[in-house]
Amino acid sequence: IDEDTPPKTLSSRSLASVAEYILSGRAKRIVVMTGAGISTAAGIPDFRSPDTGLYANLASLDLPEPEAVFDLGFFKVNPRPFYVLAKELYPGNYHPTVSHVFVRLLAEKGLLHQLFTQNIDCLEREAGIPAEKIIEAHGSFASQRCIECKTEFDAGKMREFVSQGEVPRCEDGGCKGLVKPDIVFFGEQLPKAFFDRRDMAEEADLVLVMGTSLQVHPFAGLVDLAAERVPRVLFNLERVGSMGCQADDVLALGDCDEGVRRLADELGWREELEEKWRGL
Ligand code: CNA
Repeated sequence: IDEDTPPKTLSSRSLASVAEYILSGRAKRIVVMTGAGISTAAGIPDFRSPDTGLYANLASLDLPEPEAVFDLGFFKVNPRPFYVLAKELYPGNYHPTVSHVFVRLLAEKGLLHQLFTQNIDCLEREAGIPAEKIIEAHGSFASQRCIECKTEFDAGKMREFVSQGEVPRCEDGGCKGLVKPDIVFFGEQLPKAFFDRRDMAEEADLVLVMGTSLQVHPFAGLVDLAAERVPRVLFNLERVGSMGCQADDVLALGDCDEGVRRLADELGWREELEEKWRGL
C-alpha cells in the first residue's frame, strides 16, 4: 500500500478528513499511543534521536552500552548512572506540551478511550489527563520500592535523594537493598494494567500514534490491534513501524505539536487547546 491508495473509512488520507470523521461522531473510542517524542518539546531528550537523544548523551556516564542504564543487572552493580539520569528526568522539572494537552482535550470531550504511554516523565498526569485514562506501560517515577524486599520507599525522601544525586537504600528492617522507581527496566514485566487494558486498543475507532519509534515491544504491537478499517494517524518526525501500510493510515510527519495543532485547527479546537496549554 502506498500513500495514494484510497481509504475505506476516511474520505481522504488527510488530517482534514480525520477531523471530519471525529466531528461526525464516528470516533467515540479514540486510543492514543505516545512515546518520548511528545516530551522533547518540554526539554526532555528522547532515546534514539541522533545527537540529541539520551543514548547519544550517556557517553560521559561510563556505561558498557547506553541501554545498560535501564538494565537491572547493571543497576545492581552500579546504580549511579541511572540516578544521574533520574535527576535529569525527575517530575517537576518540566512542563507538559501541546500534544499532552490535546489528549486531555479528547478526554474532556468524552472521546478518549485509553492513553497508552511509554513515557516515565508523568507529564500526562500533570497535563490533567484523568488517571483512569492513562496506562503507563513502562511505569513511572510516581512510586518506588526496594528491589530486594519490595517495600515501598517514601516519596518525599526519594525526591531529596534524587535532587542530591544520591542513591537511596531500603530502610525497612535493615534490608539496605537498592531502591528503584517503578520504571520498567529491560527484561522486567510490564505492569499488570497494560495487559488488563490491552483489549481497549482492539476496541478503538481511531488510533493516534505520537512521538514513538515503535521499537520497544510489546508496546509497539498495540498499533496493530485495531481492526483494519480503523483510521490510524502518525504524528512523528519519521515514519515508523507499520504506520502508513493500511488504507486509512494518515502520516502527519514532522513535529508532533505542530501536527496536533493542525488537527486542532481542522476540528475548530485550536483556541481551546492553546488556552488550556497556557493555563497549566
Ligand atoms: P524513542 O525510541 O526515543 O523514539 C522517539 C521518537 O519520537 C522517534 O521516532 C523520533 O523521531 C520522534 N520524535 C522526537 N521528537 C519529536 C517531535 N518533536 N515530534 C515528533 N516526533 C518526535 O522513544 P520511544 O518512546 O519510542 O521509546 C520507548 C522508550 C523511551 C520508553 O521505554 C520510554 O520510557 C523511554 N523514554 C522516555 C522518556 C520520557 O519519559 N519523556 C524520555 C526518553 C526515553
